[in-house]
Amino acid sequence: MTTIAALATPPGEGGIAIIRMSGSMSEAILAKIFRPLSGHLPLEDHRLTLGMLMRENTCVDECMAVVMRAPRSYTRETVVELQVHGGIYLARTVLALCLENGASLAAPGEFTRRAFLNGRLDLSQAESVMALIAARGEQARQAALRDLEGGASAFIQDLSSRLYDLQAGLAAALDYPEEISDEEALADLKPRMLSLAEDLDSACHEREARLIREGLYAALVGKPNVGKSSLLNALIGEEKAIVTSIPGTTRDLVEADLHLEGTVIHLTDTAGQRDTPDIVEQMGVERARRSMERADVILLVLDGSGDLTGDDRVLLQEIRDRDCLILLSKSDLPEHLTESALHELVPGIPVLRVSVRMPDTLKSLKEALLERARVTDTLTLSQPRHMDAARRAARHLRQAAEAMEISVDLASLETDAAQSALAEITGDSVEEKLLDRVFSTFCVGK
Ligand SMILES: Nc1nc2c(ncn2[C@@H]2O[C@H](COP(=O)(O)OP(=O)(O)OP(=O)(O)O)[C@@H](O)[C@H]2O)c(=O)[nH]1
Ligand SMILES: [Mg+2]
Repeated sequence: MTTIAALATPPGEGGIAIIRMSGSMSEAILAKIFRPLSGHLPLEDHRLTLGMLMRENTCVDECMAVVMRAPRSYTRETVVELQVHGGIYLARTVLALCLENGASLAAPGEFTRRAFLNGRLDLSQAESVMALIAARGEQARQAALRDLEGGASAFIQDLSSRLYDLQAGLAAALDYPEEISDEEALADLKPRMLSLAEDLDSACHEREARLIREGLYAALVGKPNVGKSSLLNALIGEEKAIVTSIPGTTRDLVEADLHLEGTVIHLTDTAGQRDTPDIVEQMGVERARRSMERADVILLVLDGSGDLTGDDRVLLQEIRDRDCLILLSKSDLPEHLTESALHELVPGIPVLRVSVRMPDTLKSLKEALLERARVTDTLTLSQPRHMDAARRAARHLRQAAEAMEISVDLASLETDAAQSALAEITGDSVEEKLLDRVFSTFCVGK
């Protein structure tokens, strides 16, 4: 194995930058480039030591260095970390110094890949490291940490061991046909296959997992001048979108994130929808429609101080079958459009009266958004790759159950395929190509 090096902190200016090496040569490289102030080399294990980074006889930077000798490190190889001053040029220079002395530049996720290959983490735990780094809210952090602590792995291992028992039953039926009849095997094994498939399917909650990972997408839509942009600004507490009394003010999509109690809500303010000869506005309306299609929840804004118009009615028809909230805006002004009129028109769709002039009215809107964004159950599986493999395993198990009616041999091929699909999750048996795919999504230096 080569010794790899990378910048472990984001490129940019900061207090410190950390350059990390892993591999059998990392300590020898350290000895060539680092002079501890104490003068003592080798460094004490796992102890941060102050010294100078040297290129031949020139000092490059003052630095803190630590060596974590194999196997007591993240990768289980000897790891060296150098904490240098956090300048872009400086960090690049120190990384180059490591490379000049024999290290190779690490690929994205290569440190974690080594941790996986050396048995420190299984594949689902390795992926959760990146999920933890990518977490944008409390829900995502908790789900990733649960997997890092082996949540998904424990579930899969349990199912895999039940599947091994089942496979042993199939092998016995195949090897001792005179002792175990096909009918007996069918009666015993088929329900177990179906119950395993059921457990796998019910561990996959795609929508909830996506909500946890990405947050909720909410689009503010409505005809021009109803107060969509004003609502976006009031919700995020910032004058992000332009507001005027001229209908057709917003043209492009204006996106902003709202963090509510550990959840992330991606709000999109859109162009007011109407027929218009203005080519720029038409393009805005087209974007608004696409944003509406993609959203998890549509916030249809209707001007509560005005009458319902044809444009409003068209939109009301379109959102009927979607997850939607109707916002009756400008509730500080005398009411024209009532909640009860809307309940009659589109029964079942919640209606909230809001005004940006009365911030208290936004509380119920935030609560309604939070209700949709929050995932109350603890998810057994939260990564798309894991859910995909679990669903494949479930499919093979259902096919195995069907095959039991025809041939035990055929059923055992299906249970083998189910076992391989489960092994992909923990990485017990994976192809290099799959590892490349998994780790390519990582950042360099992790
Ligand atoms: N009284 C009152 N006026 C409001 C309220 N919200 C918005 N307005 C006014 O309504 C007008 C239009 O507001 P915008 O937020 O630009 O409306 P919009 O729906 O984004 O309009 P377009 O971008 O043209 O589609 C502005 O003059 C706002 O000041 C409200 O709660 N109360
Ligand atoms: Mg607007």
